[in-house]
Formats: sequence, structure tokens, C-alpha cells
Amino acid sequence: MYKLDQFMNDLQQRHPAQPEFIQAVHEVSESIIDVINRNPRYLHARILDRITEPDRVFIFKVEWENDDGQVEVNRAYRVQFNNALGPYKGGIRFHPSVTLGGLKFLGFEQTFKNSLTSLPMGGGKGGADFNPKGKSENEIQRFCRSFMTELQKYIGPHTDVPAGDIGVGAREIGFMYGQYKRLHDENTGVLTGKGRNWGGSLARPEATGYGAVYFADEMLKAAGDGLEGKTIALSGFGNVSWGAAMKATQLGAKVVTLSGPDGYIYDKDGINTEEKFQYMVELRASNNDVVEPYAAKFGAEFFAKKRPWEVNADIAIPCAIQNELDENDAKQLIKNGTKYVIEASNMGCTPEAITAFREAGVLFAPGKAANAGGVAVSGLEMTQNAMMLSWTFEEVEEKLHNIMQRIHANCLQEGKQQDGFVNYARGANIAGFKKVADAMIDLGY
Ligand code: 2IT
Repeated sequence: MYKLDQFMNDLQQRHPAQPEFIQAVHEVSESIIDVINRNPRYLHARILDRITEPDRVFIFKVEWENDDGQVEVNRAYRVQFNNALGPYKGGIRFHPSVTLGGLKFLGFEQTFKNSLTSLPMGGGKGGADFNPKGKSENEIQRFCRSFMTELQKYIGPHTDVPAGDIGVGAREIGFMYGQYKRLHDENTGVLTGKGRNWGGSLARPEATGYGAVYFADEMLKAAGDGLEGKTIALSGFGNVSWGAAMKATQLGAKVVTLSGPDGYIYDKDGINTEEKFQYMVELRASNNDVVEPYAAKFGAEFFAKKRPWEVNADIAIPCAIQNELDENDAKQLIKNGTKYVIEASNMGCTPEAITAFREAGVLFAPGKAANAGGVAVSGLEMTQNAMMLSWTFEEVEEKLHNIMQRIHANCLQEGKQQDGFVNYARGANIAGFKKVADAMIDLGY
């Protein structure tokens, strides 16, 4: 029998400097420990010990030259967490906050998320403590080239297939894929999130945000409600919020906020025109990491150094980074009447915030379910690459929609309580866990 406190204490002692990894493991273990303790096969296989340990981790140095001719050094990682279901699959993050513990948390979450998509993908994550802010395109290119010169030793189209994440979009994927091809001279889909002219899938850029809103749509419908006419607070201004803002607008909701490290903007008219969506892309491409210019351009309000969780909104969708919504934010949202929270970022809400939502009867969708659309379309990109063809936008979008509906249904089934409330976090953890655990047992040790 596993005891949660004892298991967590041991883990904490082994990894004292990895708070985000501990947080993610605690959140999942809390949900699945009863399932494990009731199943002799899981107990005999020591499944909790094994599923919380990455298969392997690569740590490497990236040396590159900045525009002043000086040599710079960064630290980079690839965490190959679990490949029971298929090749390691997960993004690469370029952000100054990147640490081993952070990427272990992301690889761990990715394993369950990928399981939920129902596509044959294991879980991995990588990245570097490189800060793209203020870097020129040439500097980014040189960094990506050096990064891939080392990473290519550890990845392959049937072993480990990275993609983008924070700080890594189609531009960076292009520079990395180019270097991979120079070294390997092959056209395999070793990365996803590629450009549409060189092996990418249509609808991959939109997929994470679209998927999160499809999940929201299902969640509201299951609660006898609907997206039409709802007000939405979003954080972030990058790829995920861009997709979410477009799909939410299409489905009749109004998105009123975006945010960056500098603060948030409130657009009372809604972020709902082609011009505004296009401007989000430009803001991101500028590499300045600020959202304030949106306010001046479109006559919106700007609140310096504040988070968007203080506005009146029916729905909140954190789209930026881990732990971006804490207990105080949660209480403010609850006070303002927010009824639904959909995590589009990975572990965007702190455990205290999630508890506050549950106690207030606010429906909460965890990132591993709600943001799985991104990696799901990455999986579809791999399929298209393997078949040497490309599907239309509509074909991919329909498949994405079906996958999100299935994920929602699985979370609902595993997370529905006797009193009728749906604990989506618990549902997602259990549904994601079972497949990985069963596969690990089938494969022996
Ligand atoms: O967090 C994520 O799911 C991603 N960054 C996407 C991973 C992928 O392989 O597409």
C-alpha cells in the first residue's frame, strides 16, 4: 500500500530543489493513489515509483556567439520521461526560468496528457535557459543551430519528437529542423510544429488554443450552459492565447484581456477582429515580451504589473506559464462570479487556487486535458509525415475537435462525483494514468 505523505516525503528528499516537479507529482498522486492501492497489479509493479521517475535526462551545454561577437553559454536539457505508449513527444521551451525540475514537471505532465489524446505518444520535454527577449533573429538562429547540433544525438522520428513551447515557434523550429537536416540529410518528421511548406500540419499553430476552447465548449454544455455571450479573461499574448481568442470569438464569446510580464490589457470591445489577432502575432514576433503596445493601438486600457484575474469574466483561461494564477487570484475570480476555469497553460493554477475553485463549485479543467490539442495535432503532423501527404485545414480541425470531445468525455466519466459535481482534475489524472500504467505493466521491466 502506498501512503501519500510518505511517498511525497521520500520524493521531496530526493529532489529538494525541484518544487514544480514535486507539485505536479503531488497533484497526480493525490488523484490516483486510491486507484493504485485498490489494484494489486499496480501495487506489485510499484507503479507509482516507476511512473514518477523519468526514463533518462540529457543535460548539455550550448555555446553560441551574440551580435557583438561575444561567446555566450546556456544550459539545455531533454527529459525523456516515459515511452510506454510511443516515442517521447513534447515541446522545447526557451525561457530564463528553465531548470531541470521545471522540465521534469513538464515531461511528467506531458506523459499523462499524451495518453489522454489517445494517440501513440510517450512523454518528454526539453529546453534551455536561453532568453529570446531582445535577441536578434541572427542570434536566435545561431542559438538554435548550436542547440540542435547537440540535441540531434538524442532524438529521432521513431524515438523522440520535440516541438515548440514557450519561446519556440515555427521560426525556431525551422532553424532547428534545418540544422537537423544538414546533419542527417533526411526528411523525416523529427520535429513537429514545422512550417506548412516544409512538412508542417495545417492548424498546428491554432491547435492548442482551439482545443482549449473546444474543451470549454464541452464543459459548459455538460453543465447545461453555453459559450455564446460569455465574457472571457485570457492571460498571455502568444500562440496559445491567439488560438483561444480566435476560436472563442467564432463560438460567440467575448475575450476582453491579454497579458504579458509587463501587465494586462482590458479591451472592452473584445479581442475579436482579424486586425487584433494579426497584431498579437506581430507582438510575439517583435521579441519584446510586452503587451502594453496593444492598448495604445486599439484604445484599450493597460494595467501595469497586474494580472487579468481581477476583471469580471464568466470564464478564465490562463494561457501563459505555470503557477500564474494563485489563491488570491482564484478568490478574486470567484468573488467576481467566474464559473469556469480552463487551464491552457501547463499547471497554470496553484494547488491552493484549484482547491478554492472546487470549494466554490467552480468547474476547473486541468492543462493536461484542456491544452492537449497542441500535442494532438503534433501527433497528426507525425501521421501526415509518415504518409507523405497533408490534410486540409478542415480535416485536421475536425480530427482535433473529435479528440477534444473524447478527452472531455473521458475526464467526465472518471471525474464525476456522486453529488453530480465534476472534478475534471481528478478525472484527467485517472484517465491519463490508467493507459500508461497498463502499458508499462504489459511491457514488463
Ligand atoms: O505543452 C505542450 O503540450 C506542448 N508544448 C506541445 C508539445 C508537442 O509535442 O506538440
